[in-house]
Amino acid sequence: MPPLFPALESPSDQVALQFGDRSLTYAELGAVAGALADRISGAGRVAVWATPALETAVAVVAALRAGVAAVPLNPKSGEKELGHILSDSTPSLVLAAPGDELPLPLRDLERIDVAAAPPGGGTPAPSPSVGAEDPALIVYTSGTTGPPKGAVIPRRAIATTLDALADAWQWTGDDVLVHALPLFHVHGLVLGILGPLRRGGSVRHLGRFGTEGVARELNGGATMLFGVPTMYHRIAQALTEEPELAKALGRARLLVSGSAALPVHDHERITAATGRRVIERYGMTETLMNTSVRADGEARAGTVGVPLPGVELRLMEEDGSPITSYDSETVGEIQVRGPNLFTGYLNRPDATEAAFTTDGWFRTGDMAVRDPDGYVRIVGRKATDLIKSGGYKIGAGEIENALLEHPGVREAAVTGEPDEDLGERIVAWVVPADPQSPPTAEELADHVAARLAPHKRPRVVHYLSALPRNDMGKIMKRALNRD
Ligand code: MCA
Ligand code: AMP
Repeated sequence: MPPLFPALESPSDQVALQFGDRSLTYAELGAVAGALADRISGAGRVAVWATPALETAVAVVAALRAGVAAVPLNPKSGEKELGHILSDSTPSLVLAAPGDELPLPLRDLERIDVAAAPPGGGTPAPSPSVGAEDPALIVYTSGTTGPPKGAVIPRRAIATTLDALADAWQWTGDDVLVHALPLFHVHGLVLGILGPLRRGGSVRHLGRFGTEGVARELNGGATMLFGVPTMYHRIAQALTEEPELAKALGRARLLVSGSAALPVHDHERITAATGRRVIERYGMTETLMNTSVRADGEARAGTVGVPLPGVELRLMEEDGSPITSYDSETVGEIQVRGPNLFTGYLNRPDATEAAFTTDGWFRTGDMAVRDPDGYVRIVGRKATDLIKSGGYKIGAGEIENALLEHPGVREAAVTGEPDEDLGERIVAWVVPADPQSPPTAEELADHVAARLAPHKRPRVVHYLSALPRNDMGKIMKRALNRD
């Protein structure tokens, strides 16, 4: 397969990556990633301690160059989540920034410190030839029940999705992207780091999200902004107080939101203050990107645009028949097919098989309608046990299991409820083991944060004497939400 990053083959002094005051040109990135690729070549799979730092980007580029699959790890993963990911993906070593302290489960693995400064002397070996179907990344994603599954993403899918986005967004090497997304998910890593590198452009990562950083970079020459709806919501809130921010957004070539729906109210506030429209694209860890509003198309709030080049998309009735109408009304499940898709879930042939129809379409679980001109509007999700909070997908079952491991909890159910800032917030319904001294909400939040990850912690805890159950003993979550 041709190289994923042609600009690394003919190194230049153009800045490729910038994190705060540290940056690497294409020539420097080629040298550091090349040297690291030489060291890890033949390593099987490597874990990457994916802090929002230069070293994470270098580590992933090196793994791609070496033809070694990278498993990005959330550096805030709790012990249970991390333990599961490590035992499932069995990496042979972990790549981390020098000085980063790694938690216990990782200390048994061989560690390589990632140098972000160009090595002196020595020319890296030429990249080995790597097949299009070879796994490039294994990204863990939550399901409704059980622990997260590792989506195996081949190089072919990464190249395809990034080139389709380049077509839709007129994305070139002249673009400078700014973002503050985490680097252990597709949005921040594939779109936000590998995207600019594939185009031969630049990315400036803010380290952590803040409206001042967004304003500074867009006023300082950045041309594109990627974010989740929570970030755009915070931008919309700040616009009246921060004139520099409105000016900065007004200058951007493209403002892109994804990972969850951006409420129309936030679209409108941003457009009113800046004259610019945010465009939405729709994707999934397993499919990478499926649709987008095009840079040369009409930006219509509340829609995720049209299928990207190469992506086949259909809406299906419950009974498995395709919906043929484009009437903005008939709701069906989005199914997709194309070279943007993952190859399967690691070690989970059962889950992989269940995710596809017999004729090879991937069932997204997202429900949508289509406008007469083909624009897709997502109206909901099939599984009520999946919560999208801050753009993170979180399975209710995973949190319930973690809560049940707390000695003060006898029964637990988890739901999502609307939240202005996060889209949805996680709500825990708990029957305490001892009603006289129930664990505090803070204690339960800390427990989940330490077991799984902070973004999976419940934001609200309700205490009940019993959970509502049907005759079969199944918890009736709808009855909870109505309380
Ligand atoms: C709070 N914290 C805690 C606890 N409570 N730590 C331990 N124990 C606790 N009990 C910490 C958090 O870790 C965080 O630390 C800080 O306190 C604030 O937490 P929180 O309020 O939850 O976070 P936030 O700052 O409000 O986060 C909002 C956010 C974030 C920045 C928008 O949700 C985010 O980055 N979302 C992006 C999700 C994403 O990339 N999704 C893509 C997947 P600290 O401040 O140090 O961090 S979807 C995808 O990839 C598909 C393909 C797609 O379509 O895009
Ligand atoms: P993840 O599994 O974390 O990759 O999240 C994928 C899910 O995010 C999709 O199945 C959708 O439910 C949701 N999603 C992504 N982009 C959008 C968008 N622009 N609008 C609405 N939902 C979105």
